[in-house]
Amino acid sequence: MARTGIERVDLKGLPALRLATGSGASAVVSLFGGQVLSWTPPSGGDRLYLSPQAANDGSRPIRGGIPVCFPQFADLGPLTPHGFARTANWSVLTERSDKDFALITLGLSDDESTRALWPHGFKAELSILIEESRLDLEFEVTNSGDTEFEFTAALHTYLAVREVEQSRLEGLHGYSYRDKTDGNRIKRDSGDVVLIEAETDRVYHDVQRPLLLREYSRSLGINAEGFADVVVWNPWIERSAALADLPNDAFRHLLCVEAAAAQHPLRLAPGDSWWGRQTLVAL
Ligand code: TA6
Repeated sequence: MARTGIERVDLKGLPALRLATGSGASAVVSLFGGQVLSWTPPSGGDRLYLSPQAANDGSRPIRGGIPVCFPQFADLGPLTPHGFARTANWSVLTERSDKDFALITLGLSDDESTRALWPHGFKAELSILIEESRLDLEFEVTNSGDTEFEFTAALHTYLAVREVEQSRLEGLHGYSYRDKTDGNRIKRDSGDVVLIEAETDRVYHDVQRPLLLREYSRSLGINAEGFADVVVWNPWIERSAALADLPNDAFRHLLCVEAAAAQHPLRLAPGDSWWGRQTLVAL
């Protein structure tokens, strides 16, 4: 039987932590990127997609799991897309577990290499909790410098789906979104559900409702606090084929539903903090 609690593991060369609870939930978190790579609730079946072709040598972002995009979401600024947090080495700040839960907090703060890219003092913390059928990620940023800064961010969650064409994402009806596949036009979602039938790359604005991802025989509740926006991304056939770290048919098995602060950059005065959370519940 797998061990419960928190243990150090080596994931094809990447230092990682494995979290496991007495009820049978588990997660694997890479310190490179501060990235959850796997989450299996007690009912079984990994709910996160991790590419079998993901880089694991620390040279490139890991394709899959939950990359942390900070201090820039996508190409919304001068930094390399999605910022540097997903290619930084995070440290373990705290770890706690009991038979029902496992919780770790990872930390990242400015150093010479981050200040060369982004000249600000910051402390970021990512708390990852597994409990029963729930995965909770809380991301907190503090301005530890002496000047104000702005940032955008996201938890770029790659959800595993059995067949994306058969999956239905509920809860986005009526919200406006920026459609990156159509010249960044602003549109309004008029469907009852979001169906993936083509390349999809949308930033939904100011989403106030929990979402539900339905598949044949299982569902996933998705909730966020603090993050105003929801990004829905599926690369579909051509982009899957074009991305070297994704198998050609990967588009069929993944759907990114991301908690993001993208439309309006967040602004922090010296000493101030912001936090945002994404919660997934396996149903
Ligand atoms: O969050 C959606 C997105 O910004 C897309 O535009 C897409 O390119 C994706 O992220 C993946 O980005 P990456 O830099 O990891 O290839």
